Amino acid sequence: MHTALTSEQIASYRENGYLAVDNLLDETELASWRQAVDQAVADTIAKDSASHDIRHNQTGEGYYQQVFMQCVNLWKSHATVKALVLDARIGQMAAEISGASGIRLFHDHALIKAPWANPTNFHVDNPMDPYHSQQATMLWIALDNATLQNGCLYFLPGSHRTSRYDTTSHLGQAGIGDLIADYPEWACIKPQPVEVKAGAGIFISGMVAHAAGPNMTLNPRRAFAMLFMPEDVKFNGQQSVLPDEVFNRLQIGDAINDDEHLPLLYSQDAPTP
Ligand SMILES: O=C(O)CCC(=O)C(=O)O
Ligand SMILES: [Fe+2]
Repeated sequence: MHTALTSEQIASYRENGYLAVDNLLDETELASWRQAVDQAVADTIAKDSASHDIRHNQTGEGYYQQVFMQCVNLWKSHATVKALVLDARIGQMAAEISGASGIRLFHDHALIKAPWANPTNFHVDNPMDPYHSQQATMLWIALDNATLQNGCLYFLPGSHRTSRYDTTSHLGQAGIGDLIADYPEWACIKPQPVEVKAGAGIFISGMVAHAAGPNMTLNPRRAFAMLFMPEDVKFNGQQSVLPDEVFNRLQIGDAINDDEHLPLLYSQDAPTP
């Protein structure tokens, strides 16, 4: 795994709100991630046809269901995925890029755009999360080449610097550009497509506006993402995909530090081996 980040890469992330890291995974690692994620997705779908989209719990034939197929927290059900995801090197990269002193895993999710999948609407991630933080970040790993044809990500560069937690236009709940109604000043920011090769990783600020195109090819566009929580965040009252057990214990303002469900991947104070 190519984990070294240069100061230019970190500066670019801070400037734009995202950073593509080419060849994050080498060929052998990519093969392992594909195998682990494919198996975990197949098992999850076979077990419970509704559980593959617990974030939105859509079981109908609606538009959002055809944006992507989403399987959340595969690290909990599959030891093969867990071994890949609970990696201190990944946590350290997320800490370096975001400036957080330590990183917990909030959740993972496989994001598969099937052939003919609808576009992913422009949205900002962190307003939906159970904690609000400028340092929230996600690592989106391409398991296939992500292209203009099959649904690569798009960004509004720099939008993380002016986005707010009260954004109302959420993932799957709005049209492709409805977010602009919340931020008329972003209407002049040119959407930037980011095509990457399989094995690349894109760090995405929890505050940057992003989207993805439709899949106009005959093959799926597979990606696997990990959402990272800075170690010192406070609960804001939103459950999102927090397990009931964790959610029911928390009061607004409490530190979110459940080691079982939200494992600490890396901390400056106590570096994990
Ligand atoms: O993979 C995609 O199409 C976008 C995923 C995304 O933005 C998210 O899960 O927050
Ligand atoms: Fe997102």
